[in-house]
Amino acid sequence: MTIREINFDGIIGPSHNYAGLSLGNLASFTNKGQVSHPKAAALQGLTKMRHNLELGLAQAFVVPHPRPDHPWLAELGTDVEQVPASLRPAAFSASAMWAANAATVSPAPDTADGRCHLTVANLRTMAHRSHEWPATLAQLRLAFADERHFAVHAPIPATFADEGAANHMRLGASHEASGVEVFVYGQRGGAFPARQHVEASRAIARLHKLQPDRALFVCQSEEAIAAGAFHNDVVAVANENVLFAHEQAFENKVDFYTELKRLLPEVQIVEVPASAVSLDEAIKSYLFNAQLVTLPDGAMALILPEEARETPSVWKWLEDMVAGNGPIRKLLVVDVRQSMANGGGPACLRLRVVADPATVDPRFTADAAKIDRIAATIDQHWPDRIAPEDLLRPDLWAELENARLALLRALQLEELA
Ligand code: SUG
Repeated sequence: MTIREINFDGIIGPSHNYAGLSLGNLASFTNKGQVSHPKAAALQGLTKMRHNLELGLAQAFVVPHPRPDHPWLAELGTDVEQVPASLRPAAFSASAMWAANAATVSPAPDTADGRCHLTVANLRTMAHRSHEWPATLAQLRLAFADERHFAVHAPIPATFADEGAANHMRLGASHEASGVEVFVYGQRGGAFPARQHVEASRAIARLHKLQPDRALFVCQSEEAIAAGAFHNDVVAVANENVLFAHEQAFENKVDFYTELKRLLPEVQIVEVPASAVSLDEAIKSYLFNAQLVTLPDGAMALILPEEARETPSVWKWLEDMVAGNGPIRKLLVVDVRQSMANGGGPACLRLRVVADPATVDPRFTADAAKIDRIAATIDQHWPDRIAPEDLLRPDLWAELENARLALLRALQLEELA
């Protein structure tokens, strides 16, 4: 049994487009109506996966959802031909690419039954994301079918909004039961919605059978949400004993840090002060939406988007940090600009699961050869560009469906068709 971190990246779907659907997500708003480049987007995602594999990290993936979403349109009393303009982009959204929102994951050492638990997110706050869960559930039930090791839960009732791992951090040594799970919820966000309800987080902690005294429920700061941090992972990220966060990420950071240090005395908190990097710069550059990973040689690295390197205050702060004596020793940069333009950085694109890769359905795990195969399918079938008016074209609908089927065939995942 080799338990390790496996990152499941969302393969970026052929319908990737910029529809400005996410209130409170500034990139989505700013790029509304732009022409998207689905093929380039998906290839950028694959290059990130290759990059991480080459670092010696375990890599897996989840596949795009069927778009347009016919069953969802039928539930709304319409279909792809008649659908009103107000709903059309939501039926085509490729937003399932952001796998950090697929589910909340508790590793086996934290749970009473010693299994890794996953609860699929209901994503009910945004219409275009609220219909992701059935395809996510089907896929996770397949990938984690081995019930000796995994328990996959359906979403909690949509009464309480839940956005998955983007609002959850697990601190502590990977293999030990002494970990702490931090659930970050929102209460107020100024003009923007808080997307995570505390009752959703509490329900997940109960479903995952966590030790009640090792789960913390922490409120995201109103100013962070109001500045565009629609998920906690836009202003904070954790790995093992390290929490890397913006000074203004949490509503009451003094109490949170005190409690965290009591539960996990070895915790190292790396805080970026607002005087060095403002919330606005943090959100534009996505420096916290990095993958904070432990490399095979034991060093910790941040896998950052290009936009972080291009923001002088951010890059200077990061370079000073690695030159110092802190726990984060390396900065690595990836280009995921197509996803970034919709508010999804390197960390949004992946769902982190700590498990033995041998217990996961091998059709979802990646090696270099499989990534080449996926890239060839994308190169052949993904559209080069989508402008908003293209969503009206029946020939594009057929192209999107055929593209996804070609990928499922290449991966022997036709049962998800
Ligand atoms: O939910 N963007 C996504 C970005 C999700 C990022 N995920 C994490 N932070 N983990 C969202 O806001 C934009 C789609 C559009 O406007 O077409 C969108 O859904």
